[in-house]
Amino acid sequence: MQKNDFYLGVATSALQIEGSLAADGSGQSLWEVFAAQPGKVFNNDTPALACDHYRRCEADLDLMAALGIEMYRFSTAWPRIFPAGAGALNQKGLDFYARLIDGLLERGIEPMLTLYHWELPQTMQERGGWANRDVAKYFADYAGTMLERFGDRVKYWITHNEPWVTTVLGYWEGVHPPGTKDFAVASQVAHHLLYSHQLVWRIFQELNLPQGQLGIALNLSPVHAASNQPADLAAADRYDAFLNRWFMDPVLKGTYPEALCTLWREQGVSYPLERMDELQAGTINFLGINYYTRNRVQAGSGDALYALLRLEQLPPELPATEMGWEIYPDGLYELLTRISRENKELPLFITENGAAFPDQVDADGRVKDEQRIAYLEAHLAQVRRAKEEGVNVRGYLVWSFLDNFEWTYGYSKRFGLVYVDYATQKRIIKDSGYWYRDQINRKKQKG
Ligand code: IFM
Repeated sequence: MQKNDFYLGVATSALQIEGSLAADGSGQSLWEVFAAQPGKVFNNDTPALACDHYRRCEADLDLMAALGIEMYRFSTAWPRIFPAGAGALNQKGLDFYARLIDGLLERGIEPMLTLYHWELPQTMQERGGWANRDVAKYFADYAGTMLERFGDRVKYWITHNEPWVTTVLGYWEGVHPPGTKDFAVASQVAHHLLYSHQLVWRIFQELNLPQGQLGIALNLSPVHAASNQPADLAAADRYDAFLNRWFMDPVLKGTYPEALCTLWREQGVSYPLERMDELQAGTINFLGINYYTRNRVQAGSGDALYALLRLEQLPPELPATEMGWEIYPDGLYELLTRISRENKELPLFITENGAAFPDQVDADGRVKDEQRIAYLEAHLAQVRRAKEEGVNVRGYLVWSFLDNFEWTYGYSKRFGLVYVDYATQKRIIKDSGYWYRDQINRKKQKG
């Protein structure tokens, strides 16, 4: 593997692409159980087959290599490794990921392994899920197993993907499993996710893996106030604390942001406040940033969770993607420079960036996704701009390699560089895939 100081790559996650959920002794995940309930996922789609990647892994790796991909971020499904979450280890699950990792290395693609991209074993959910502090310890045991098995081959490790989403969508808005709507429980869950990250950090230190790097991938987004009025500025600060600093401050500084602590005090939530001394600063070697859009807010009464935050979210001012997410490439530059200002040396990776658009296969068999090319081009330009100004950004990974199971949206939203015909499982490289290949080739030629 050649040393590379800036990778161009792609990202996926296990449940979104693998299918074969019960194969080779795998246990169930809570998403599998949730998606099987009518009305939970658009069109009642399920991840049962997804992109059938579990069976088509070799061919998918060949496709990745054909695009020249330099780094691949994927996740390993905890229930494949420990079908019951803890206890008996499933060798066949480990073997699948061993084949995947070796296949990447053989093709000169650097693996980045995410240990948790929301695939909680159902048995762990039955024990209370992330609201149960013990689940953090079981997660650390699973993570330790993966580090021991693959630490010789995988350099880049991520504990959690978007713990904010696990917390807020799963335990406050209740639109993701387990469907809880309780701010106090959500706050406890967040603390346990962070605690589990720290447990893994400790194991990681003890293993002392040569070249190993451990990070976390956070969904981050600049928050802009609707005006310069003090009330709007304060609302933007509250939202920034809630959306960005809830998980960033603990791993970088070992504290929770003050605005969030104030909210907890107002709401009578004591659990994270009483355990703040458990947070340890500097528990990452790199920060993964998942960036899609910005947020604009104003002070107000809001509804649902925004009522707690005393603010209202404003609709996009600029054109948006099919998800309704405003296209705002400058936000990526804003985030990178902001984080770099306080953490000059910290390596940063864009661990996800991409867009859903209503792709069609033309009569000539092509997918002409000009909007996606424009989106990616504009965002990559902001990454390069930040890099040229000295920000320590080490990679940019497109979400996603393949169209895939987009959680509660099922298969209705396509983010891939590669189109998947779900009926036949045929893959078609979109124009954006060819565009990305050319970007990578040009970068390689420059050296
Ligand atoms: O598909 C998701 C991914 O699993 C996490 N980050 C955002 C993507 C698009 O919604």
